[in-house]
Amino acid sequence: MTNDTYAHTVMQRCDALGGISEEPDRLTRRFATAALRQASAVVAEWMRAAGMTVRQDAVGNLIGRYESDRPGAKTLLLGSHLDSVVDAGKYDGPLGVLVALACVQRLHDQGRRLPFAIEVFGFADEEGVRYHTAYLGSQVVAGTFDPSILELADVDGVTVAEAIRASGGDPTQLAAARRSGDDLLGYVEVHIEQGPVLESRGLPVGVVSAIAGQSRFAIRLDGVAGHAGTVPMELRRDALCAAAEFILAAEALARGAPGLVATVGQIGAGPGASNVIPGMATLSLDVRHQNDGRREMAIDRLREGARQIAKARHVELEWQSVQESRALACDPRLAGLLTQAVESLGYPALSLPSGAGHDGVTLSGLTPIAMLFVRCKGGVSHNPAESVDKADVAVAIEVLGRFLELLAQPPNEFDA
Ligand code: HGY
Ligand code: MN
Ligand code: MN
Repeated sequence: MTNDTYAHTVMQRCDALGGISEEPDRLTRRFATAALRQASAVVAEWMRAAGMTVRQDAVGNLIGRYESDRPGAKTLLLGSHLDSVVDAGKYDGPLGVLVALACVQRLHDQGRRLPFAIEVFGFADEEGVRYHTAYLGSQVVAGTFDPSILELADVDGVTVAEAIRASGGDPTQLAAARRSGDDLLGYVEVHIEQGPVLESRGLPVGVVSAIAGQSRFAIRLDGVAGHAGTVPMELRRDALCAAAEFILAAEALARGAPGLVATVGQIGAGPGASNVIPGMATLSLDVRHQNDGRREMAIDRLREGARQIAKARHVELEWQSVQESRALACDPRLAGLLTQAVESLGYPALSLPSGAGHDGVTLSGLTPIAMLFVRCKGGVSHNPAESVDKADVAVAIEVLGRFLELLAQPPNEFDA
């Protein structure tokens, strides 16, 4: 089959997975939901058709394995995530799983085995939408999963442990599901860029240099609910106004600091009646920077700013860290082989940082990691308008395929 055929199959499969959602009119596929289980079952069939053995681990990660022809061979991890954000696009995650699968399919179609095994992962929780703690799936693989997270409850009061069990997993076996790194060559993920750089440079793919560090917080402001008609403005302790002032302060700080991004993606207010002054407000905060020191300084300023606002408005502030991941440089050797593969196709190999987080951040404690970005239209992502060109997907399949060949070439650690 030609590369275009494999790319066509990837696009068709992204469409198919894009239709597997928790919601009827938009794509939402959160961790440990029936929709994620259904999507994993569909991908599992595609993996089997590519000559892979398939299993699901205790947290729900899907793992397809394509054996080597060498006894005791090392293993290369590929893949991405199958969970999504709310009202998601259909390429963030699945594209990486399906491009990896296309490369295995091509080996299988050619009846070929490499001097290393390949495992393609469909991680169960990269986005962290359901419990606001991203990377639950890859943390189990890396052995960094914090068991206290099992007690976290979602908006419906379902704990992580209950969700894992209801989804066919086993919360008591998460530590046992840790993968040893002894036999690993690395983890390489193909992902849409989720930004405008490749498109602005007219390039189909790029090699990721580093992944930004990110911090997520849950913030709560408690003032006093009151009658919207009778409490004078100067006597109010309006929690939602305090939240609004903080949101604009966070935006102003990030606008003034190069490389810093700060986002409040979720906000809630109570008791939630139009004629009641909100006595309570909750908000999320997501802060990122390629430089950890700058990110940490910004967080200190944001927290102090929140304290000042709360004090001036006589509301109580609760500031809770939910998730923290340090900035990560990709492995130079694996990134170098991706660069070679891109250049062997006649493209300049642009090296660019990732503002988005990825499972490789977690896996970097287990094995070296690298990423290949694919151009996406307008850089749009976390949005149903997310889209990629089939031609760029074909390039990504070809690059990853050449990467595998380069990794397999002697001299390397496979040769006795
Ligand atoms: O939020 C992120 O950076 C990623 O999409 N989970
Ligand atoms: Mn992603
Ligand atoms: Mn995402």
